[in-house]
Amino acid sequence: MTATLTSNGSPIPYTSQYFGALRETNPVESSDIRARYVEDGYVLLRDAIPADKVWDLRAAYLGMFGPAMCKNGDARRGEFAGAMPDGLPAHGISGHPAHDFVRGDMFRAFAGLPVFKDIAETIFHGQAEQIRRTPLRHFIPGRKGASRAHLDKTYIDGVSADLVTIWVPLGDCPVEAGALLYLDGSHTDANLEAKMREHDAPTDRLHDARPITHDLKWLSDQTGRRWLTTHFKAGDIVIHSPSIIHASTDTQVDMMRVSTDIRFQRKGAASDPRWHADWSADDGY
Ligand SMILES: O=C(O)CCC(=O)C(=O)O
Repeated sequence: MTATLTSNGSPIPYTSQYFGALRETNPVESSDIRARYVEDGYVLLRDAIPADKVWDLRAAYLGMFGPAMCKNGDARRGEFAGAMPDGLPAHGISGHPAHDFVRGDMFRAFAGLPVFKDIAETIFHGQAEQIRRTPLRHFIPGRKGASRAHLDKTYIDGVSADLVTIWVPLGDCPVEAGALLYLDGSHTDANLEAKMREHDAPTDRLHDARPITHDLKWLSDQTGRRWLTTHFKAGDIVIHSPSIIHASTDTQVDMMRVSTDIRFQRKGAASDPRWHADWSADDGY
């Protein structure tokens, strides 16, 4: 086990003081999913989607970079061979494979799998509509590139009860590859974000007031809350509330972290017009 993880270069000991396990949910009835979502702010479902579909999607995306990026040319497994192709634009902007991929039929069909909408409708206990903007994340070892601690409700207008995110790792995602982390119980304290800002939360992005901090150890020390995570397998998903603080760590193993965030809003709820277009990493949201 890695003794220290980093998030955007900021270290956090990988110990039981700072980390705990996400609870698994084995729902018998849909009300079990709703109850767990309200209680924990997230719901981890193992094997929610066929692993083959996930590996196929990973292979199709990573295959766009050519055979040299992955060890043994194996885009399905997707272990980083050490270099990205020359001349690639920044991740997710026009001309980068991720930008094309999220607009393609295979990705749209995946994001449109009925299971995702069913889950959203279970959470809302009512009809859901999919939010078009669906980011594709791709983190590689040796680069700072993790998600800073944040709340989704900071990024998208709307009432918490009317928005839900389904985070889908595209392939196995062990903790050291940069699995998603949730700050335990943070959805129960509506003032937590404001309190952290009063405490001058450290930031490595002075120009961007949206993330709370890149220093996950600091946030855990301040709040006395641990980061919950797991070794994700292809096919696992985690559903989360826009009111729970989450983040990730840098990818510290060869297995590249590829993932997507599939979002829904309650049908008929006031919608955020900025999120009706396909994702582009430079769309500013
Ligand atoms: O994948 C990540 O690191 C961040 C995902 C996220 O923030 C989300 O799904 O809301």
